[in-house]
Amino acid sequence: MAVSRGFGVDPNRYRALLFDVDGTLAETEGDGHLPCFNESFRELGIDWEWSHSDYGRLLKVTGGLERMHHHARSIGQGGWAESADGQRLLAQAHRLKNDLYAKRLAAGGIGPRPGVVSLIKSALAVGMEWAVVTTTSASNWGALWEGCLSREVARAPALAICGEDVSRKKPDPEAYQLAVSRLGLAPRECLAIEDSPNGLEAALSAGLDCVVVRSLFFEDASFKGALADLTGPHELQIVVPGEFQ
Ligand code: XBP
Ligand code: MG
Repeated sequence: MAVSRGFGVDPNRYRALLFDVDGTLAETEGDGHLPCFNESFRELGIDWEWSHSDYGRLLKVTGGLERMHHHARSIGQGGWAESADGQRLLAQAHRLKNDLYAKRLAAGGIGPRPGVVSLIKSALAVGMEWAVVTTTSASNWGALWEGCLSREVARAPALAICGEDVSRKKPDPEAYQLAVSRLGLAPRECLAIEDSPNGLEAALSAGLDCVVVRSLFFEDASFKGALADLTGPHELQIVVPGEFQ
């Protein structure tokens, strides 16, 4: 469970908010990726069906394609998954999953988590930047932006680092290191907002402060090292020192 309630972000201390995508900006895993994985397995005749609890375990592996390969190994199908046919079919399933996911978002199936839009707007209003640091596929970030965020947040993020931009996904710090260097900021000037232990580890290893906003699959996870451990983005606010709230 989250251990603290409410966190004020001082814009004199941080110049940018760096948001994770899945689970942080929106509950995209349970309502998006998971049903789309299962639909792609059915359509392609792959005899797998992931339950909610299976998926909670599988989320320890970042990256949808990596997650499928991990699952294959864990059920003794690793040899098949590594074969040319297996690799082709799993890559096809991953593409199909992402297409189905994009359709679901375009149809308005998923909205931002409560507090996300007002947090971004109030950060922009005090001159902070916002950016996206995810290791999901770029198409998934694009689908979320077009399908649910762009209508409400007028300004696109200063940058969006996605899975294709890095050679190592979270918990590796590469995505955060790249974001910070492209923003031209120091790690200490950026505040990461994450929902998963892998994301927290990535941000901390890159030298950023990180606030956790717990999501569906990580309600009971341990978040040692987080600056704050919150139940959701609605508990985060921009607080200008000396200004009456
Ligand atoms: C989220 C992920 C992703 C998504 C699925 O990473 O682990 O794998 O579950 O997206 P992050 P893909 O926390 O870095 O956003 O299938 O495109 O990998
Ligand atoms: Mg996440």
